[in-house]
Amino acid sequence: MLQANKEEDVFSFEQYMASKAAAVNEALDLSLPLRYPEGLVDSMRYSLLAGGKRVRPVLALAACELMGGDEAAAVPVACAVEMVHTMSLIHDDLPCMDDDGTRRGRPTNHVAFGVSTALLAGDALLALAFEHVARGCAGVPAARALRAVAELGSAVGADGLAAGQVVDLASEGSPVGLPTLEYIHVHKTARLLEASAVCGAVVGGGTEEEIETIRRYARRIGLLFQVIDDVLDVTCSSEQLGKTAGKDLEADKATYPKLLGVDGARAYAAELVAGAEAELDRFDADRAAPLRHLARFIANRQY
Ligand code: GRG
Repeated sequence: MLQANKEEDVFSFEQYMASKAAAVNEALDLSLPLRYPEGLVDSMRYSLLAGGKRVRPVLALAACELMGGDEAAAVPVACAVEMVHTMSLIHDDLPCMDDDGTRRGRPTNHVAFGVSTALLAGDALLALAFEHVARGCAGVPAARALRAVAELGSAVGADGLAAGQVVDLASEGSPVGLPTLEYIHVHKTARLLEASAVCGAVVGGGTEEEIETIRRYARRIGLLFQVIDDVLDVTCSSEQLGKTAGKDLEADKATYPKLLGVDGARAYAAELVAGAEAELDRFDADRAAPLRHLARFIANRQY
């Protein structure tokens, strides 16, 4: 159901995002009760429940609802994509990767719990994500749940996040052109956003054509997300971002602002958001409003 501001009869994205994020936070909390061994589970909960914008789960819920599915059908995949995302943040911050000390406005997982526990917390969150979809999709036809599992697996592994990260690490210190930069970001960032929307559309019962339309929409906003992330890294403070700002510049990393300039990166972002919105034109305008506003939110975000 779309949440509309009744008085003005205008869709309120802020209200929509807040209510969906709250539903996801509650489901995530329930998905991982504190238990033995507390050191591990506490560390998983520390990062999973640390806030964050919850863009990926909201994408899953919105795509499911656009297909006519109930929110409840998509909650397990929504939680799963956030578990995978949290795993990737924990691993990305490790000393053997980006070696970062702050995430979501607090000390990174390995700073708080130690490197071994952080590594295992990430691994356990990844496993929990798949377990959660397999166990939680009661009421969703098994074929749809299986398809969501396959979609998520392909977005995370050697054709997804892991691939993007390895090419990113291998590119450090050498000149990187736009095709390699695009490869890194499509795999490190866009694939998971794409999988979030596609999994939502799949459990929501979308047709093949609808699912592929959502994939094209999400691929664009996935890349858009990273273009904006690169811009924010050079234009915002660490306090505003809740993580260390200016790291890309300091590490002399290839970024969109570096290759295109800040204005060029913003122009590319505008192109991506227009393309993403155009994909939604085939759907009923009211039902597509959340995904349309989500694309604009990503384009205009300041943190
Ligand atoms: C272990 C299989 C396996 C893969 C992990 C570490 C890694 C490989 C990949 C790194 C992926 C990564 C961290 C990409 C950056 C994506 C990104 C822009 C994150 C910031 O997302 P936001 O802004 O963060 O949504 P919040 O905190 O709001 O959730």
